Amino acid sequence: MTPGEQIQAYLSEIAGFTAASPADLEQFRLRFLGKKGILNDLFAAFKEVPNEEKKAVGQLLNQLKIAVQEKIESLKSAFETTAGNPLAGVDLTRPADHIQPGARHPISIVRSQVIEIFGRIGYIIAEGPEIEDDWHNFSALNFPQEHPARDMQDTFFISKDPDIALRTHTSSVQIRAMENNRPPIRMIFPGRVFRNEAISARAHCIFHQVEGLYVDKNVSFADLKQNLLYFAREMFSEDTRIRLRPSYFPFTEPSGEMDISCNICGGKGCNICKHTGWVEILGCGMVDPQVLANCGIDPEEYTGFAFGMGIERITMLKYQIRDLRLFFENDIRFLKQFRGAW
Ligand code: 2NL
Repeated sequence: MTPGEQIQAYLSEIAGFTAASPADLEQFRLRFLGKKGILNDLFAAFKEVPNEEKKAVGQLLNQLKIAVQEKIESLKSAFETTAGNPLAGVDLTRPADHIQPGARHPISIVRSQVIEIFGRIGYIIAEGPEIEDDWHNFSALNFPQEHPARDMQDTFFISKDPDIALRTHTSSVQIRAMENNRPPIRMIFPGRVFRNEAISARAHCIFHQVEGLYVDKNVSFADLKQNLLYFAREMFSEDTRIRLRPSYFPFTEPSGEMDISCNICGGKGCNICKHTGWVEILGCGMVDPQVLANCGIDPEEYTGFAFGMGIERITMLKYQIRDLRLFFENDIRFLKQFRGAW
């Protein structure tokens, strides 16, 4: 190949060159323009070109140098607008995509409301583990050895002997609070709880609870009633009435179930209250003296009351939701109805 032919070959190579990356381009630059690059070699060899060809070869050489420089400049500016530039090719004048704003989950909304209402009368929050030992979930709460809740049919066990289970209520956190604090204790316990239930419109294996506890000298059933009346009126409406029916829990004595006057029909009778005018919202009672003693609190000196409610149930009543499963399906058509509810 004559020097002229050699340069022509380089020229067509340069014309066809594309760089996949800035590193590629740098390699190309060094190959032609580097200290030991092709152009320096060609200029060095120019001395040997016969005089009568010098003019033509010299012109070709200059043409080659310009071609390399132009190629590098054009590829460099292409990289500057794309690689490493997230806005490359974006039309900044285009209207933005419409982003659907989310909404808080109704369970979160109502949980916040319950916490906030009790917070106003001095209750502070405590949380605890979802995986519990037998003592905190059952034994300290006076559950007898043969109680059905201790059965695999009702409770999700992680291990047997020692018994470790997913907590079936947040009462386990109340035990921990009493073990670790001296009265006065005025606390509210929100959390997720787990029971081995077949899933239906009215039952689920995961649900949310808020329990409350007040232990001090001279705490009475009258205090319990007044605290729960305050809650019912703040949560539902100021003309809400309450009634207490006797009930049974292993950890309270006496125990009761609290109804509120139906917030749908105002007590006249409707589908929601099954024409009784009343709907059950929570369970409650005076903390059994044995439970206080189990936690190192002297039942001769202190008394206390406790209560527990299912957040799903309160939420269903408040927003007239008929199927529990809606809370767990994350269907946006359901969830977006609660935008702005809190
Ligand atoms: C219900 C009823 C209740 C309690 C929870 C409690 C906790 C301790 C001691 C005594 Cl550590 N009581 N909690 C008391 C009565 C009822 O829950 O229906 N919950 C959904």
